Amino acid sequence: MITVHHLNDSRSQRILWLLEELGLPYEIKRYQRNAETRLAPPELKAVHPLGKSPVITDNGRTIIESGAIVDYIIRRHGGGKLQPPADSAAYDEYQQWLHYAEGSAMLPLMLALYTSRLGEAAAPLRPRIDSELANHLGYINGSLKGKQFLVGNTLTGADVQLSFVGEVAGAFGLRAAYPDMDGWIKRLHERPAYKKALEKGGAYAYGS
Ligand SMILES: N[C@@H](CCC(=O)N[C@@H](CS)C(=O)NCC(=O)O)C(=O)O
Repeated sequence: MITVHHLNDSRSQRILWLLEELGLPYEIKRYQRNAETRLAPPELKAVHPLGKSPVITDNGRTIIESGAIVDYIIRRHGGGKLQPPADSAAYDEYQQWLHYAEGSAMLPLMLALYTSRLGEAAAPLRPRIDSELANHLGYINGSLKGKQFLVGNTLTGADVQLSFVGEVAGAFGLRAAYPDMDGWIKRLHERPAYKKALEKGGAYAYGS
């Protein structure tokens, strides 16, 4: 049985969604962010030294990093669902998105989040952050033009993994400028498995 160590308002929500899409049994262990600092509680460090979420435990193993977790769950437990065949060109594209979400696209969003707390002191950084936001959100938007999903014609783990980028962009009011990305997020949010995961996960600031 997979255990998801789930932090409220966090990237672990998409792991619950993935498990619901696959119809797999799982257990949720809940952790609450500190209301003031928004940091994870120290108990998460007992699961993994980084103390971040998501982290899953499965059969005595502990896996961190949402992209690696999405890949692990689909590869080991997915029964061929939610990923293209491993020898296809689509699989390479799928892997690219799995890495890209946290490796590249989240960086300008995190910088925007952190520098928003600095007020005017952040002014010298803002043009670069804004141009990188436009670069990445524009790339994602362009990749979704005329498409329902990122890779092929069905949902894959790539959509699950990259959805957090679109959701956080929405929290910054940046989605309307990228209609194809916006439409994609709205469609994902309509999925029964997404809604069920929201019910199970509890408070999630990025689900609209
Ligand atoms: N790149 C990592 C990021 C993990 C991460 O930073 N998670 C945040 C929640 S979205 C967290 O645990 N924050 C609480 C903290 O740093 O104390 C992943 O995708 O899993």
